[in-house]
Amino acid sequence: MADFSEQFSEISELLQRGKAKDIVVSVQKTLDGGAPPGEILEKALMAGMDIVGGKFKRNEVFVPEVLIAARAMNKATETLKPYLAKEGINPVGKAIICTVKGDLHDIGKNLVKMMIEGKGIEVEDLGVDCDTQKVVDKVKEGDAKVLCLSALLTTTMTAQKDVIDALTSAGVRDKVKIMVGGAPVTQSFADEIGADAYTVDAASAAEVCRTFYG
Ligand code: B1M
Repeated sequence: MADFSEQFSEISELLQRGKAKDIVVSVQKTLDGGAPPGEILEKALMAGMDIVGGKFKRNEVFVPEVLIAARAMNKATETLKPYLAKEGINPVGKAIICTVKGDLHDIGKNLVKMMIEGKGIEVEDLGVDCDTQKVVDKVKEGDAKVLCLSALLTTTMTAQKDVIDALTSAGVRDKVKIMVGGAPVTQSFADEIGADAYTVDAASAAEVCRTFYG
């Protein structure tokens, strides 16, 4: 089996340095060389972002550096997208996704979206810092079977509960299955707020989401 560890370290380095153009070239070259897209995602991109996250925590890098690393991550995952999304040509149904009110983190959400699309599900992306009322209005439109809520901050995970409560008050809670996730979210928090599913990562989110379409 081919060893891509050198290419993975190069991609991880480029991500940490926020080299958006170079990372796209490097990811494409590694794909063309036969590396599995899922491994590029996990062993190069997510590994690189973990290093950035650790440095951010220890105050070794600051918001601007993290932002340019995030931009490089998003560019790289766009390059991977067609390779990850092999399954499904005709959408089996629709889902809605957003990062909740007050929260600007979108990398995990974008990955979850990409993986769900890979299961042949059309995903409407309401973006980041999404107003609770906007989510309720979208659910009322009624064509989505699943609602995916991402939150990365301990201060914003409670906005997942706000959405569920607002849907209940509007009488539309049962129109959708609600999936929650994001680093601070746990199964017990999901149970406590009345979500239908919690998953730890994007791949399992896609697996579970697909089960809601029969
Ligand atoms: Co922020 N940030 N950030 N940040 N940031 C974290 C989350 C933090 C853990 C860093 C740290 O201190 N170590 C910390 C949160 C602490 C806490 O609440 N416990 C933090 C903080 C404090 C902040 C600010 C408050 C910093 C400040 O301003 N002082 C600020 C808040 C801004 C806001 O949102 N209002 C802030 C800002 C930012 C940037 C804008 C600079 C940037 C975001 C850029 C962007 O997203 N476009 C940023 C980043 C990049 C990070 C870290 C470094 C990386 C996050 C990430 O993208 N990870 C992060 C540290 C870390 O996580 N190591 C950090 C990669 C991504 C693939 O993982 O999003 O976890 P993740 O997604 C995973 C799973 O969680 C899951 O699937 C994905 C993987 O498969 N998942 C789901 C996600 N959503 C899901 C939904 C599902 C299922 C699974 O179902 C629906």
